[in-house]
Amino acid sequence: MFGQKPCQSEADCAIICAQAPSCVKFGFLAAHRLCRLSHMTHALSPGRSWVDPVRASRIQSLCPLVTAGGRRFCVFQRRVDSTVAFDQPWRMYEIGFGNQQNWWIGLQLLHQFTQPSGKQLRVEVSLLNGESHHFEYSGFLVANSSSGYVMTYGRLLDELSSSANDSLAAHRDMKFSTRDRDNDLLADASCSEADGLAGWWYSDCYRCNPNGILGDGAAANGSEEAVGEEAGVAMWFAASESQPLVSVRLLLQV
Ligand SMILES: [Ca+2]
Repeated sequence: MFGQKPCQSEADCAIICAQAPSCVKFGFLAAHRLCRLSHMTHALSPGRSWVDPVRASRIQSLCPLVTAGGRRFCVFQRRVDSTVAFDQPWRMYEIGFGNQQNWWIGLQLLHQFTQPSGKQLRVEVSLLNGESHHFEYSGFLVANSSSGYVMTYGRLLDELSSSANDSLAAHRDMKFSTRDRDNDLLADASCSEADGLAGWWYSDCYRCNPNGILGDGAAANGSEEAVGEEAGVAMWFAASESQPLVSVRLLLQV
C-alpha cells in the first residue's frame, strides 16, 4: 500500500515516514515535491503489537546498516571528509543533512529510533596520528523536541571500549544546542557558536565534539601541532585530548 504527501526535501520525507504509524519505506519525488510512502498492509493480530517490527523496518530503510563485532548497527552520523559543513542551524540538526559519505540523520529520527528505553551506542573515531578507537554505551536515549532532545544513557561499556574514560559523561542529560539555539550550561555565551562550531549536547562546553571541524580541515587552517587546541575541532577526549578526529561514525545497535 502506498501513499503520497507534499514535502520539500528527502529529509522531510524521512521524517514524515518516521512519524507515520505504519510507514516502512519512503521515496522523495523531487520533481513533484512529493513524499511517496510505503505502508505495511497485513492485519494486526489481536493481542500483538507491530510497533517493534515497524521500528526495525524504519531503521533499516532510513539508517544505513553496518556490521561490527558480529552485531548490526545503523549509522546515524558519519564523517569521512569535509565536503559537508556540520556548522548547521537547529532546523537542519532536527531533520538531518548530508550527502552519500557524510551525514547527520536528524534529532527527530534519533528520538524515534531510541524510544522507548534506549539503544546501544557505538562511537568509532580515527585520529590524525592514525590511531583508531571505539566506545560503546548502553541505553542511549534522545528525548523529544519539546524537551530540547535531552540525551541520556546507561553507562560506558568499558569491556567493549578502547578505554574506561567516559567523554560523554559531561554531556549526559544535556539538551541539544546549535549556533542558533543555545541550550547549554555556559552562562552568557554559546558553546556551539563560540567553541564547538557545531551542533551537540553541549554542557559548559565539551569533552567530545564529533560534529566539529575534522582534522584534515583543521590542519589546513593552521599548524598540525596546534589543531587540537583550536576552536571547533572535532575531538573525542577519551581517545586523545590533542589529536583531532579525521573520521567518525556514531552507530545505534539494531
Ligand atoms: Ca549558553
